[in-house]
Amino acid sequence: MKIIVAGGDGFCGWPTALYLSKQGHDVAIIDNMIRRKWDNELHSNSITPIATLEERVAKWKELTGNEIRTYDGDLTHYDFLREVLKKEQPDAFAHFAEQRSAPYSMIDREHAVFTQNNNVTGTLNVLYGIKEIVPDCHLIKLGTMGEYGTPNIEIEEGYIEIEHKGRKDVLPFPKQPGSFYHLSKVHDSHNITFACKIWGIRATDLNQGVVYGLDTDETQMDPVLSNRLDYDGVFGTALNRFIIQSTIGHDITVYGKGGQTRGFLNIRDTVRCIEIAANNPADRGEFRVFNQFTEEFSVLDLAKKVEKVAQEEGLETTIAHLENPRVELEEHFFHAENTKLRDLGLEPNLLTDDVIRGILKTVVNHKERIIKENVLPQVSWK
Ligand code: NAD
Ligand code: USQ
Repeated sequence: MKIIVAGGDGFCGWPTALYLSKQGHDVAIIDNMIRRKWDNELHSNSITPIATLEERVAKWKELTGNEIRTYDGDLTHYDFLREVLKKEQPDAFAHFAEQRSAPYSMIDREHAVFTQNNNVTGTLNVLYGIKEIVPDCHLIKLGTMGEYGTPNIEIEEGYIEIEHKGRKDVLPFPKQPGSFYHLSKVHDSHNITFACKIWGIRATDLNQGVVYGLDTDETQMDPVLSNRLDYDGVFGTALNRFIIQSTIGHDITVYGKGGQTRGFLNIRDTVRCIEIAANNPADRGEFRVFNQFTEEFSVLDLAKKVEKVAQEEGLETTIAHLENPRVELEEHFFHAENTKLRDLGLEPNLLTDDVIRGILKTVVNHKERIIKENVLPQVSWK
């Protein structure tokens, strides 16, 4: 299959591109390298040293003989995107290329506007590009579990059957996102739904939970193939941040009570989910939604798991309950369906103490790169 991985220089996109290439797919990456520029803007960095995209794909070719073509450009530039689609004629378009940090989107008006412009315009361009140039191409779009928020009922996979005043319908599940970033994903989902309906585009929205870990078999083949790992208060995510904090003797930063519960998955499952979606395309005109996570944890549960493993490894760490910089429920019901990917063959890599230990050992090797001032959260929702 010919697959474009947009955002293929990023945390989820890079290991996905390698994995799909390893499975024998013909892969091309689109990325405008803006994630690397945000590191400069925030005076932050990936804990793991990361090679340039050119070095990465050259090393991959050297090790496997497989070529991954790269296109340095911005999805919000339609002329650029059209040319790539014309040249590549992809069967599937895996779309990771968005501004994905909730705190970044909440810094100020400019960052909220940028996030929504970048994400919503980029996705609209992809929809128009598919319609115009490759109408049969399957759009595999990275959404987020955070589109749903934390309703006091079980979360379904995209749709819910509702009975109202004696009539029934299957309708999109209500969305209650918690940041301008998460809202951008809701706007994307609406635009994709509409495009599927009017143009017959085939699309799968993968409502992904929080991803942890960094390595896959492919990224571990050589240091040049290493994946990025974020820890700062803007781009770092819950479990990865906690592990990293424990390696430098920093308190584990639970925001508020820590009862915030989310869906989580290992990066090794992210790459597999994209393959499963690609191998089982949505029908023409179908807007299909999968909830892409394997386990649910509260933030405090995760902090306790990390604290235990860190102490076993001889690291001094304690859990701190910081004043919550976000506006969110800290104690709530959370349960979401996630059977569709399992039914198509996903075999989850679950979170064990050994998985935490493995990530922790990788981090320890690079811990001198951590800029300590970046660890505490600095962006307030208010
Ligand atoms: P990332 O920031 O590491 O990677 C995104 C990549 O997209 C970057 O390399 C960036 O340079 C590129 N990009 C951004 N805007 C672009 C544009 N307009 N044109 C071209 N390239 C552009 O993010 P990630 O963690 O790999 O997340 C990838 C996707 O998965 C995002 O859509 C995100 O919302 C979703 N997701 C991530 C997580 C997570 O925990 N990391 C969880 C759920 C969903
Ligand atoms: N949290 C803490 N301490 C921290 C960091 C986070 O308690 O140090 C809490 C947050 O307050 C929140 C929860 O952990 O309640 C998750 O926060 P996060 O930063 O790990 O994740 P989030 O902001 O939701 O965003 C991440 C990715 C985003 C993706 C989303 C999936 O950055 O791209 O869409 O996870 S989900 O959460 O399912 O919406």
